[in-house]
Amino acid sequence: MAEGQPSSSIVPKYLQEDELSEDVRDLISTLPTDKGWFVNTIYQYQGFWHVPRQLQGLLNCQKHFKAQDTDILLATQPKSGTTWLKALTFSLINRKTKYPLTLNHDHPLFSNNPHALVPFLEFDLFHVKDVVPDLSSFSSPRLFATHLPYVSLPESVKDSDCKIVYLCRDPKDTFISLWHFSNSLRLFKGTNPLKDSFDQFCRGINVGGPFWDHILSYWKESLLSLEKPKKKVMFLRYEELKMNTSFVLKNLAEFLGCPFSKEEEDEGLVDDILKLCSFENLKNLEVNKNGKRPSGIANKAYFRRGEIGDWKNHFTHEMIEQLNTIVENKMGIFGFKF
Ligand code: PAP
Repeated sequence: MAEGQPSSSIVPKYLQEDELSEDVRDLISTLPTDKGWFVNTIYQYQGFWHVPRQLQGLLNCQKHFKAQDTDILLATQPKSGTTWLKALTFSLINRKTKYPLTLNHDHPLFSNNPHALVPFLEFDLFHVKDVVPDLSSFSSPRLFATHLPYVSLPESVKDSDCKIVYLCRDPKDTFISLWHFSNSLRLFKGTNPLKDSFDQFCRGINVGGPFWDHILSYWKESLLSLEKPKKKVMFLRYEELKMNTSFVLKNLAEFLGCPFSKEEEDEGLVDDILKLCSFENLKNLEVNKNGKRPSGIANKAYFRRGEIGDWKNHFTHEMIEQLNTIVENKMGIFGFKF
């Protein structure tokens, strides 16, 4: 095997290219390309960078996914806290009916990775060529996730009254998390040099990038939705979730139309959810220590440090300057800061 070539036996399924449909193959032959962090090549479509299998899922769900007004869509860039948001929202919306909150190991989060409970539209449901998944087993409110930028969401998501929760994270931490994650998959011999990955990240070339456009696309929609009778997009930050989890969780419950009652608060339900979904609890569960996703990725890869500011252990002064300048230039004009 040539240096730098991924071995198909260890490449997670969603990164393999052998099952692409004809139309995706045709499409990617026309798209701008660059070097991938996980696979050899990534492709730019609708202004954002994708691995080929994600493009197939994107096209398939743009074509076939019919959003319902009661759906909830969790939207993130990779490594901005998706796993945590999935766990929190899943336990929040199911607490009264399907899965009453218990900390005695009956809850599905004790035996399932959050990604198994809240599927990604483009990776888990609409990823197989020419296959429209049967979603009839999902009960309302259906809970899905996506890494797609706003521009690439299926039209039915934009046109319906479904709700979108977007979670972003300081790009310095997102970058470090993504860099570790790409290295932990060990698709290539050795490690992606930090400097090379950083240069690409700063040029917007990473899965889901440019990070500034991904975040701004949802940020603008969240502002627009404030003027509408029903708020559609709730915009959250990993840092505020980390520092004030219970406050954010209560706001999220309000937004999703299932606010905590006084009795629930008095019973300590908010804290129970926070404990259940905490980094320490989830990371140390057997399923997350030794389990694997159907894609082949180890569940433990989703639980590394779970902290704000790990970038300080990796960034040079120049890197801080460079990224801060990008954030200021690209996002400051829209009133957005980290
Ligand atoms: P994904 O987008 O590929 O699903 P995602 O869950 O967004 O990944 O990213 C994982 C990050 O969230 C990791 O950050 P780190 O590399 O800086 O450590 C992971 O540790 C963090 N994370 C996972 N679960 C939690 C949690 N319960 N609380 C806080 N952070 C968490």
